[in-house]
Amino acid sequence: MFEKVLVANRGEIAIRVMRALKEMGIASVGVYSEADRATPHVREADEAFLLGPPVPAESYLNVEKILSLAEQAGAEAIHPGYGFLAENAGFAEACEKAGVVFIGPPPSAIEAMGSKTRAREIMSEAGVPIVPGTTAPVDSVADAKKEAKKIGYPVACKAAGGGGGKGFRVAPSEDELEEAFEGAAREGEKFFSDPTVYIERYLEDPRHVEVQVLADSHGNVIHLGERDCSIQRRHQKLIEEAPAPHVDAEMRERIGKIATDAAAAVGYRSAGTVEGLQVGEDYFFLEMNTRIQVEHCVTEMVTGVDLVREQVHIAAGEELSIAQSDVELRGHAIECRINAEAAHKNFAPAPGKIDHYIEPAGPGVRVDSGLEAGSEVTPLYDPMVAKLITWDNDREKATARMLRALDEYEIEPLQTLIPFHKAILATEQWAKGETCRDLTEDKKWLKGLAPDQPAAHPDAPGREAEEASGSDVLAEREYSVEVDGRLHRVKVIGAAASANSNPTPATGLRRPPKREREEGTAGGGSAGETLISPLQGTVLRVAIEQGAEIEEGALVCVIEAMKMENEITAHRAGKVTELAVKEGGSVGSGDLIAKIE
Ligand code: MV4
Repeated sequence: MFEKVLVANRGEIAIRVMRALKEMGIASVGVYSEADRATPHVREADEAFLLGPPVPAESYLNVEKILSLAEQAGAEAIHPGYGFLAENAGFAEACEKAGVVFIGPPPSAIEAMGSKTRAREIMSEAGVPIVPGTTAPVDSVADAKKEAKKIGYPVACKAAGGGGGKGFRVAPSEDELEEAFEGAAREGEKFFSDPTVYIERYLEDPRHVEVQVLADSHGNVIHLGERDCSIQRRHQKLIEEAPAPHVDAEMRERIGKIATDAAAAVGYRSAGTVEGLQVGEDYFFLEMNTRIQVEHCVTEMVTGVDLVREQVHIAAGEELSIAQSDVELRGHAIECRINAEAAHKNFAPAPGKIDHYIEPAGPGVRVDSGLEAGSEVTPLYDPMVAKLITWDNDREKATARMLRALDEYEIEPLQTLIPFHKAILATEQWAKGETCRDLTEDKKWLKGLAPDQPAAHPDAPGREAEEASGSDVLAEREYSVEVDGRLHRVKVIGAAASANSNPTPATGLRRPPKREREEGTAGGGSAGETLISPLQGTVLRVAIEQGAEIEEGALVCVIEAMKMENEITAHRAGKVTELAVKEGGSVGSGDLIAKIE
């Protein structure tokens, strides 16, 4: 077994891996960017090294630097976590060349699954059911029309280099095919430098069901059951659960075999996930993710298997510690991704500094987080603050437990998805195990999640929330008051105290429950007539014109940051009197986007 392993990642997954290493008696080497010097993953590591500047290309994606640090520290293996270099076949190969073990699959398996057309071809030959469509690239619109006729409309045009929904366009009929085809090709070129497109039959309201597999270098391939990840928004998973509410024992065995066949067909090794679409009794292979996934925890909760530990054992050449017949599912687990995002503002990123942070705890609760009080959610990296996972005997109880844990969670003053998760889990649709797709798109319903607080800082563009408490500003304060021996919470609305006065009520009592307090203010500090950019990035599209009258919530522009497209919407209705962004330009966090009077 290894004595020392470098963890080439940050945040919660770096900590997750380091925890497994510590339990195995393996020393961990952490790496960090200049933006992450004070983050918890650096403290969790037994030793830590600076990679470089905050931008990922110069830090967490810097292959040469990471390999030289592994050598310097004497690490025998590298765990890539997810994202960054996890599915980079070139990196896996470079590790091999440098004599460091890559804790993941062979480069050839990463590469085979990286090309979605190649993966479909291999799966088709291996007898794995794929979504009906082409396995070879479609070269032209004419070619696309010919193939789509055979497949039948609606069809999905997908970028071969894609995955997870990037470069995915739907054509309901032939009239819309050209636009969908060109759009998928353009996005494929932009994100993966590969304009290759393939076509699938577009399935209406499928469920996203994926199967966890483990494979060792001795020919053992097993599956650990499935996860349902149907609650997504623009292909970002938001809630995941295991087992899937609509998969029975017969289907589990069937899709488990599909997944192990898929893994075996590419000579897989390590932990991996076979993603597919479930439509009733049918299951179709979509793609395979050749990494440990964000949502691996729900599988750990219901199987009792530590997936990261298995990855390390496998990479060290050992056999799987369990056989297929040892895998037993117990109870139900749910994971909510706690992102710093404003659900009621089109899920716009809401980065900023966390002043106050209390995690839930108690029976059946697991929190995998990478931040703490004082930490900063930066627009440079993923906006996920933490993953909250609950387990209980059945789905209904796990849901009640999740609602309780969400209620205990205190993260301020950032806007997070906590109100969104509470609202979704309280719906009848969730209770019935429906996909809730209508809700994640329903503007009105999402708007209802907005914190209804008085205008706290009317003229504070770009100012941090913590600075925005001048004496001319209205604010709410909560106090605990005891009347005849009974505790009452009272809200006082008036002029805020000056910035340097103690904001904590001097009662010595616990803060009032979360539900009686207001949510924090939105990231970006848009207020009054100024719309401020909450993040740094490139302006992909400007949807309004100077002089136009627009509604509150109307799309203003799309800003790309970290390969994510973020829709910036109007924080109020009015006339656009100034427009400070243009397509192709760049904006910084806190920059003016527009004035809406
Ligand atoms: C599809 C689809 C319908 N038909 N492919 C791909 C990536 C993943 N994030 C969702 N993907 C989909 N691929 C075909 N041929 C519908 C989706 C889809 C989806 C599937 C299940 C549950 C929620 C979803 C939300 C958006 C898109």
